[in-house]
Amino acid sequence: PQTIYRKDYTPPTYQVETVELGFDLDPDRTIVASRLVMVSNPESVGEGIELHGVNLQLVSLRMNGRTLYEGDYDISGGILRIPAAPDRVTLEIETLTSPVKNTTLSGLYVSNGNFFTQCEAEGFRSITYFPDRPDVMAKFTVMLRADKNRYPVLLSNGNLVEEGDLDDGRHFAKWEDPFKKPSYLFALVAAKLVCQEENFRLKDGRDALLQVWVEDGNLDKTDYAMQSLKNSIRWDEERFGLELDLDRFMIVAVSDFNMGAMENKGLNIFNTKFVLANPRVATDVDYAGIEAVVGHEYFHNWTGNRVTCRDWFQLSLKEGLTVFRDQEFSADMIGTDSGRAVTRIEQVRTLRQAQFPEDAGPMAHPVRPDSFVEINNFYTVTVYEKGAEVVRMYQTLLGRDGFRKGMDLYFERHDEQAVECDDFRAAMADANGRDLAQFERWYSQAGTPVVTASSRYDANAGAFALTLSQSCPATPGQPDKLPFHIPVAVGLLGADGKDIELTVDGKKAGATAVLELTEPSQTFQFTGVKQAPIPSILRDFSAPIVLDYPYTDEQLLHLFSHDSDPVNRWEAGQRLAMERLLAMTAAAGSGGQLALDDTFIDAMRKILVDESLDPAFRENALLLPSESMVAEQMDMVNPQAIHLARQSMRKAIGSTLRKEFHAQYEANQTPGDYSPDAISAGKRGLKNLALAYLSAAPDDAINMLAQGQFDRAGNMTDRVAALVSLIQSAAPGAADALERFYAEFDNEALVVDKWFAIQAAAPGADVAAVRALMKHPAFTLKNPNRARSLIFNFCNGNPAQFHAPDGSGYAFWAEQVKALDALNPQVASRLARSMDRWRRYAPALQAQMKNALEKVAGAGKLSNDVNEVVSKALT
Ligand code: DPP
Ligand code: ZN
Repeated sequence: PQTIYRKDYTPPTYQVETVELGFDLDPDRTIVASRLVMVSNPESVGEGIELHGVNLQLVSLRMNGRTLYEGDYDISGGILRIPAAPDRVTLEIETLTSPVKNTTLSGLYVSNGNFFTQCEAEGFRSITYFPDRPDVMAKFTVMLRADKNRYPVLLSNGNLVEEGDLDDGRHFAKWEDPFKKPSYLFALVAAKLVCQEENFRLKDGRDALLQVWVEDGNLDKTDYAMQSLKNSIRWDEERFGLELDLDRFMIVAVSDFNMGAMENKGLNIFNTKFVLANPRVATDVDYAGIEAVVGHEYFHNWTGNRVTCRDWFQLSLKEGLTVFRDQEFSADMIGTDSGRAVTRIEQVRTLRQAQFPEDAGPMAHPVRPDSFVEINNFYTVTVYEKGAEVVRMYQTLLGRDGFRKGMDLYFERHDEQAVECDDFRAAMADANGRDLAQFERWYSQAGTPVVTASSRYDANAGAFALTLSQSCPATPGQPDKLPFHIPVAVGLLGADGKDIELTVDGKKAGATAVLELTEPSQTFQFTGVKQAPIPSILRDFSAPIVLDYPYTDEQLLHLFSHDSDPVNRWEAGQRLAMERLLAMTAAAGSGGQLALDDTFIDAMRKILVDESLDPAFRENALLLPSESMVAEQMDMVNPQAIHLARQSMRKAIGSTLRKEFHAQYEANQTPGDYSPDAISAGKRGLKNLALAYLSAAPDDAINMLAQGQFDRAGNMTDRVAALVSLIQSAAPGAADALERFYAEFDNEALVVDKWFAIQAAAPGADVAAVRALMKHPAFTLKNPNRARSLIFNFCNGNPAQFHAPDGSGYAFWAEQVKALDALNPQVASRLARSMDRWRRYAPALQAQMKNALEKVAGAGKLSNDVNEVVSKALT
């Protein structure tokens, strides 16, 4: 496999002005006719026409009306080259493909008998020959022809300009996209579907037709997606002055899909998981996911589609920015400060849980990578979530208005262009008259920076000095790092728990100062500080870093009780919990006593019963760091000891605070009709967390409480929470509940996914149990959601079992990676990442993990996707 480097970028030799595509759709044999008007690119240094194409059968090729024969062109390495071509040409290409045989779910494929496409990043080249790179932007016209009975709905990008009947029971539809776009934004759907639709008045007075397309039988699950779409359109108008530029905007749900969703121009294609919801089948988390993903894809219409990426190394230009936009959207939809803070806490948790490990592992890469073998491997938490943190830092440094000015300038300069991350940074800098040269390192250097803080208080002078020093660990290919430009938001708390009004380096700064750390080490002087303060550093998680400050337990308890910044208040609790989890893990590993101190339990109690705090905040504050987060803190990971430690901590808290949890369980019921709003969801979250803690130290009464909730729940959130509690505590009714749950929902694929997922993560689920579940008639490797629900949830979500000392989990992993790779390399490659951190495990486990990696690496016929992941892991 070949490595592709960012530094090797060259402009395309030809641009495409217009594309006319004709599809004669047939599952076995689809004919694609393409007519391209191409002009040579004055900025190009190369010559000749280059078109990408894979797994295509070329039927005919004509240039300016003349048929080309072998010799006039050549095909090798996935590229069709026409060495001698005039400056302006019309190419007519006919190709054949077999969508039904396409199990990769990239390109044109069949799902449940319907046709769908997925073209990002490089799927278009398996549909027809084309310069399949994002810096080639063209106007598309698409003619679809298919059997009218089997495929009554024919959709593509833009506007429907013509439709009608053909002979032999076929019909056609012609679509025209008024905007230039790169091929990765092309889409078609030919299917038997139904839709919910609505006319929606845009800010400029135009009406747009909004549609949500689903399979028959799912129309009762489209309301929330439609509502989220309308909210997204409104929000982008108001927050960024960006309007929908089409007369029609469609969302189509498909059950076989590799990603969450795809932002094809005017025709977003979604994983059913992020469209379908009603209270009976979807949880609060599902609802929040739908709102976020509908927003995300809609926001791409400007950040991604109108302004796109020059090359795939710039992926974070659109993804980091669009994740930031969907995060802000979700926060604004809640509307309250405390609600915003909870969304922020959840973002920080994701980052630590998934991105920090990536940054510290063999696949570490900068937000703007320098090289890749397979671009599909770089749709990562680093490009997305760390990328969003980088965008957020502009807003922290420039303020909300300054950020908006930067966005306005970005669109003014680059509308309908394919640009680089540097162009976005330049717009932010120029619109605000700021020098953001050093800020570039957030794009070019991988790894999570560590900021070490120390402080000195001088009582006589009333001066508090805070010294911040930064470093960044080596990552593959980057042994040494230069200092980053890091915004560090800081507040100082007095003994009364209140914020001290700050004067930093002589300037008044209110309750929170944003310090800009640009040197390896800097000292910031706070003056007028009349008492020794407790610093609250990195408020609102102002930068994606690890903060190292020698907090005492007392200081953390003070922050946990009083910090006015909810994120740092939560953070103090996480630090207290983590210290104890690590100590208990060490004890568990050496057969020692697993004791938990009353001070900590008392601090948890205080938060739990504090009615002045939102239930959602209390839920988050009481949620312990996950087993994999604990693992990340250890040099030599012992998964079983971590599991034991965390379980006994949960048990100690659950039994000591039994009375309080009971009271909260009762106080946070949400009677009446289900509503997914943040307040109600927060109550359910706290109530179900109470149930989970109670179930950690179960007895008959608690089992009955869970059983009662399972039997009587009026919504899926409560249903699933009760089921998980029954299983986690191995309650007598657990097996029966599982059976009933399946019988009730066997027609709801997304609920069946939950049913598999819950069992995969159960404490008692070993490899044998997972293998038995794979034999269940509802299981299939071919559907990514289903494969993820069982196999990924076991390998990534059940560490104590996956890392069984006999190595059975690793052998299972190797088998599944290989089996999936034969079907769908993108999904296989995600599973391959489960071994990323193998070097940190205890020696006996490490040897077996290496062995499993080598087995996969040595298997013949490996995809580039999996090959890149396992060979980097072994390097
Ligand atoms: N569909 C993926 C996303 O929206 C890739 N663009 O992030
Ligand atoms: Zn995206």
